[in-house]
Amino acid sequence: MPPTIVHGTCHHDCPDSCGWTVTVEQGVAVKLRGRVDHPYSAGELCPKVNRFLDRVYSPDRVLHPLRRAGAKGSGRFEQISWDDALDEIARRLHDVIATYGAEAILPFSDAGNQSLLAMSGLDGRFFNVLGASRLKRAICGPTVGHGVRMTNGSGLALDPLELRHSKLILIWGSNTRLTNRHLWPTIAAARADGAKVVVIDPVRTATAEAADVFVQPRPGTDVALMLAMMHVLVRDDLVDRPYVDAHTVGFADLAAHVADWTPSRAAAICGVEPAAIEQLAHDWGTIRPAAIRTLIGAEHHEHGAMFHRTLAVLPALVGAWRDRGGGLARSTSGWQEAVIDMAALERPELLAGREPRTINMSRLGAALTDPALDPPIAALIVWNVNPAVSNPNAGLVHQGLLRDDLFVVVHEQFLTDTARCADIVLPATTQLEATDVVPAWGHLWLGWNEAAIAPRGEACSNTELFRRLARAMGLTEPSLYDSDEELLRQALGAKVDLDELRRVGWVKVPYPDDGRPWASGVFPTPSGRIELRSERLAAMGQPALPTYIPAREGPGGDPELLARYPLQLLTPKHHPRFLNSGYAHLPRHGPPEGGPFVELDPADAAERGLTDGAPARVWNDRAALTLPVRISDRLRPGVVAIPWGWWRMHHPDGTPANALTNDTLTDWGGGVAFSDTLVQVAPA
Ligand SMILES: Nc1nc2c(c(=O)[nH]1)N[C@H]1C(S)=C(S)[C@@H](COP(=O)(O)OP(=O)(O)OC[C@H]3O[C@@H](n4cnc5c(=O)[nH]c(N)nc54)[C@H](O)[C@@H]3O)O[C@H]1N2
Ligand SMILES: Nc1nc2c(c(=O)[nH]1)N[C@H]1C(S)=C(S)[C@@H](COP(=O)(O)OP(=O)(O)OC[C@H]3O[C@@H](n4cnc5c(=O)[nH]c(N)nc54)[C@H](O)[C@@H]3O)O[C@H]1N2
Ligand code: SF4
Ligand SMILES: [Mo]
Repeated sequence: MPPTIVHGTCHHDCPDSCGWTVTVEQGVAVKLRGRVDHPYSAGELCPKVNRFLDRVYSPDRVLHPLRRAGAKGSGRFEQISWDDALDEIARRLHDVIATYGAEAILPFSDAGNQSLLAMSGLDGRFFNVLGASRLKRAICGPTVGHGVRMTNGSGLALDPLELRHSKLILIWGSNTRLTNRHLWPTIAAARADGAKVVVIDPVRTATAEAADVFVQPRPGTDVALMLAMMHVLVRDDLVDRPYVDAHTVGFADLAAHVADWTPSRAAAICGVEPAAIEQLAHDWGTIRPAAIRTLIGAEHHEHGAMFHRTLAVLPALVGAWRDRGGGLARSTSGWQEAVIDMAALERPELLAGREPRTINMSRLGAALTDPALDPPIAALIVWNVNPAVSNPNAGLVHQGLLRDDLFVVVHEQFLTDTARCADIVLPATTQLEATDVVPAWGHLWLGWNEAAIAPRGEACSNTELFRRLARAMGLTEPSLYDSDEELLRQALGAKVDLDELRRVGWVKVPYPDDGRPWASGVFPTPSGRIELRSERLAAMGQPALPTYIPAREGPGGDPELLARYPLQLLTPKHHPRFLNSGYAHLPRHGPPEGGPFVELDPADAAERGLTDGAPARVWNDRAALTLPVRISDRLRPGVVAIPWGWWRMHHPDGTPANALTNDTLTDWGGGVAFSDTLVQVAPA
């Protein structure tokens, strides 16, 4: 049989949603490469997915259902049949429902596979029929959206490819060259055409290294920097008054509010020199088209929504939305969601009037261990996510997962730290093994993914999982058994030509032809204008005007805490071969990245007698980790960093970086303050 070529789209929780081409021989995928004619990724993949076949054919794949055969968390399992696994799950879930009611069941999932069916296929219907607790999936993105929405009335923003037309690009809290690498050529091309590129980040990242200007604020203090920029814009008459008068509300209040936000006042908070703030404000007020690029990193703060609400004010003040290549670029998910009928997939009517409680995924540890939660969470069904590594306050998550009276089912490709805590592990397919559609959040192409090979072992896709669970539970609602094809037609049929999508491999979702999403100057806020002053925020008990509020766990916060833990900890995405928590365990990914470490500025290291490579203890009230020291000049004094993504087994003391991090929710939007974490470091 000659080899066949199958086209697909990467499923990872990554803005790039690259197109790929798989060569299949005798049912085995032998080669996977970037699809050369893909309109966004143009043939390139990345250091994670270049070796995707190692993942698909890894000897460590979970290929059969497993039942726990030792103590919880011991990682000891025995292979069982699908029938036995489903019988046991159905029996346990029926018991939980009889004892506590269906709300004691918590579905727990996120974007581990962000394809439409994998992420939102049949799970919504299944849990709606049961009346299980609902999950708020807000660990990544909604805080940015809700922040921007308070200013603009919508989270819709620039197609990032429009940055090609910009002459000033502020990359604010995004590490493009690591996390969104296929956008970099667009920024580089704009730069070659004379655009000035500024990176604003507490870490001198690879992206900062490639910029014209690097601005390094203390984590969580950017709003002070933005207010000082506004001060300079007003003071030096750099505000686009005709635009502001026609399309915004609250300018007089804002101008009065920033009158005493001098650059030197802000400098004392954010640590950026007043002259650098003046320069940044002057660039912003004089260079056009001017755009901001942001993604997710800066939302992981207690005041992450205020950050993005304030950020969205900057384009308004200079009339940036007038210009092609001007404004704010963030996730494109809003443009993609406009073609997806989510209600048709999830069918909220199956709740039949019930209103089950909602649990925020960021607070999993607290929810699992709260003795007052009524009903308690007695069963947890996990897929597409690895909270033991990825959730903040991960020690509490782990403690909760190990509860004797909690029944845990995990559908996974590997025995992750979360799966190791399960009572039953079920084998999940990879993107090569299931057909699906991928809505991108970094560009405007909806991608088709054709299954290239049969499911390995006894693995099944996320939709097939819920069909099997529904059957085992004896559920009779017919829509629980819809095929993948039917589901795609229900979700996309009205607005997308599915046959074209399948034939071509992608379809571009609607976006304004002239590149300017807010060219009309009319915004979907209550006032119809950009809200520099927001009555909606006031009604929520938030400041109506952009306001700098120090995080409780930060340099301007609780002085008692700061005295004990004087260092701000960042735990960012760092390794080019990692995608979130999903690659540390693979031999061609984890070992070449070395291992976890704690990175410090030379001044902080010297003060503590820490030398490069020596073991250090990093601790706060949540956890203590021992890690080798890496001294670098990428951070400012007072800030330390531990790369995130390593599992318990990779950490010398079996404690992942997120054991240290803060699980306080963001001001609004439901996100979480990973990056407002204070620690102390000392020689171990
Ligand atoms: N300290 C710190 N913590 C963070 C972050 C940070 O920057 N620093 N980032 C946060 C962000 S932005 C995010 S999005 C989260 C990511 O959190 P994670 O949960 O770590 O996300 P992933 O590693 O992308 O995917 C989770 C799992 O999905 C599984 N999976 C993949 N495809 C499928 C499938 O088709 N079916 C099933 N059942 N499973 C599948 C993978 O094997 C993987 O183990 O982490 C958050 N946590
Ligand atoms: N290689 C690789 N690519 C990825 C991922 C991965 O794990 N590896 N994960 C994917 C996922 S799930 C996501 S959500 C995206 C995230 O994409 P990004 O948002 O670009 O990435 P992050 O690393 O989460 O955060 C970006 C930057 O925010 C900075 N930051 C933190 N706090 C502040 C602050 O207070 N102010 C400012 N100005 N900056 C701050 C961090 O130092 C970091 O450099 O990346 C995706 N792409
Ligand atoms: S992880 Fe991101 S950059 Fe890598 S192939 Fe997938 S979509 Fe592209
Ligand atoms: Mo994310």
